Amino acid sequence: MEDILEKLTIAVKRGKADKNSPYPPDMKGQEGADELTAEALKMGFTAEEVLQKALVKGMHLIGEDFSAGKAFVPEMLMAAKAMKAAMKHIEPFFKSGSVKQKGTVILGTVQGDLHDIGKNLLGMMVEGAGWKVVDLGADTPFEKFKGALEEHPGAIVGMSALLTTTMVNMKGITEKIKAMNPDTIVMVGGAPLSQEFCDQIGADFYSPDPQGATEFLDGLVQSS
Ligand code: B12
Repeated sequence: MEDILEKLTIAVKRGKADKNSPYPPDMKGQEGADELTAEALKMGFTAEEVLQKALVKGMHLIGEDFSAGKAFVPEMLMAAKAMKAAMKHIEPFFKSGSVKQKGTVILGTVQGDLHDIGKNLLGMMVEGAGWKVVDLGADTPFEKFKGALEEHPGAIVGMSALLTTTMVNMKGITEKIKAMNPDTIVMVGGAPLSQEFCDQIGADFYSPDPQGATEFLDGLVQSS
C-alpha cells in the first residue's frame, strides 16, 4: 500500500510529471506524478496523506539535493512541474469545502520570489475552508496588494516567501499595508520564516502550514 506513496515521492523528486514525459530519460515509459496521484487517491489515501507523505516529501528531497550541490535549477523546475501535475488531482478535495464565503483573502508571493507552489496550496485550502481567494501570483509588489485591497476592502492579506533574500521584502509591504489601514490583517508564511520574523516585521500571524492559517481565519469569523 505505502509503496505507491514512495513511488510518487520519487516521481516528484525526479521530476517525472506523467507517463508520456520523456524526462528523466531513465524513467521513460514509467508512470509519473499525474498517474500515481490519481491511483493513490483511488486506493483510498486521503488528499492530505498524498500531499504530506509523498508530494511535499518529494519537494523537500529535491531541495536537499540542491543544497548538497547534487541537483540544479532545471531539476528543481522539473520537480515543480511534476508537483503541479499531481496538484490538479488533489485540488478538488481541498476546494470542496463549504459554499458560503466567510470573507476574502488576498494571496501573493512577495516581490522577487517566483516560488508559488506553497502559496497555491495555501490558496486551495483557504478556498476549501470557505474563503474567497484573490491570487495575485508570484513576484508581487506592494502596488498589486494595494490595488487588490482597494478592490476588496476588509480583505485579509497572505504573503509567501521561500528565499531568505525575498522574505525581507515582506517588511516593507506589511508596513505600507498597515499605513493604508492599520486594521488590515497580514499573515505570512513560507519555509524560511518563523514566528520571530513575523513579530519583527509587524505581521499579525505566521503559520508553517496552511492548516494553521485556516484555523486562524476561522477564529476571526467566530470572534467577529
Ligand atoms: C521548486 C523550487 C524552485 C522552483 C520554483 C517553481 C515554482 N513554481 O514554485 C524554481 C526552479 C523556479 C526555483 C528557483 C529558485 N530557487 Co528554489 N526551490 C524549490 C524547492 C525545491 C521546493 C519549493 C516548494 O515548492 N516546496 C513545497 C511547498 C509545498 O512548500 P512551501 O513553499 O514551504 O509552502 C508550505 C509552507 O511553507 C506554507 N506556506 C507557504 N507560503 C505560505 C504563506 C502563508 C501566509 C502561510 C500561512 C503558509 C505558507 O504552506 C505550504 C504548504 O505546506 C525549494 C526547496 C525546499 N525544500 O523548499 C527550493 C529553494 C526554496 N530554492 C532555493 C533557491 C536558492 C532558488 C534560486 C535562487 C536558485 C537559483 N540559483 O536561481 C531560484 C530563485 C528564483 C526566484 N527568484 O524565486 C533555495 C532557497 C535558499 C534560501 N534559504 O533562500 C531552496 C530552499 C533550495 C535549497 N535547499 O537551497 N526553486
